[in-house]
Amino acid sequence: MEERWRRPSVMGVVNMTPDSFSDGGRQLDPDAAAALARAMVVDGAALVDVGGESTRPGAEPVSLDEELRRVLPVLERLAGELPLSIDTAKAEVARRALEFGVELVNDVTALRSDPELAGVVADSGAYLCLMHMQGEPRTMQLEPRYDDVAADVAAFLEERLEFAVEAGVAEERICLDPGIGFGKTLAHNLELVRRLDVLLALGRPVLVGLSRKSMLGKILGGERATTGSAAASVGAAIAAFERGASIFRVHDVREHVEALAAAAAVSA
Ligand code: HH2
Repeated sequence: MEERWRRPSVMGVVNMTPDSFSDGGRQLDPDAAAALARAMVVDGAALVDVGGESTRPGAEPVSLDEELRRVLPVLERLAGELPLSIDTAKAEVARRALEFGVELVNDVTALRSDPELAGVVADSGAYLCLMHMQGEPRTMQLEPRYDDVAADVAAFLEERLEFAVEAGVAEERICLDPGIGFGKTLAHNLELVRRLDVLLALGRPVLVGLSRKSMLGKILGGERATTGSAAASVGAAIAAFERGASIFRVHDVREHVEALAAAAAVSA
């Protein structure tokens, strides 16, 4: 994993969902989505993450058929051309995506929702991202609670990492993600970035998704904010980079690539 995507690497986000956090509905047309993905790679993305199910707070699950209908036309257009990941918790979506040459499966449920997904990843030899989430998207922001957020998230990810390895996924193909905004208050999110060393102690690269998330709007005083600016996203990404994060899941690719290049040059 560390050789395939060197630190720092940027993962661009292409959401094929009508109800996403920050860019909902704008990319539903597969040609426009494919063009956006290509532009992201031109701007320096090392990977483009295609997703057909929104996981924003309050989001309802989508059916298998609907998710396939959203993502397959985009993957078909980009197959063999761009480095791709699939943001899904469904084994069948992952299986079909892998047939189009997708390299990484990004499961926000960390192999907890579809019992067949671990086998699909193991058999294909794909890379895997395991993310922490407390609760489920529909209800996760109602009352998130932790004893010690960094230790609790690390313990969860350690258990999911063991599960994935036991299911046959090579450990060196797995990265871990604290799941910013997934069942967490602003204070929890900030502490997770501040104490990223606790996750890094698990020995795997860390991926973070801070981009345009509501915590950034809240930092700037918008108590009811549901999104954050590109500038605030870049600032948070740099803070995470300095604490050891490797891969950055972002909407504003060029801004992140340039800022991370500058930060990496300083710390080299
Ligand atoms: N965040 C979102 C979706 N997928 N995957 C990983 N690994 N890490 C994240 O932080 C993450 C993720 C949610 O963000 P967004 O894509 O903006 O919204 P939506 O899920 O509504 O499409």
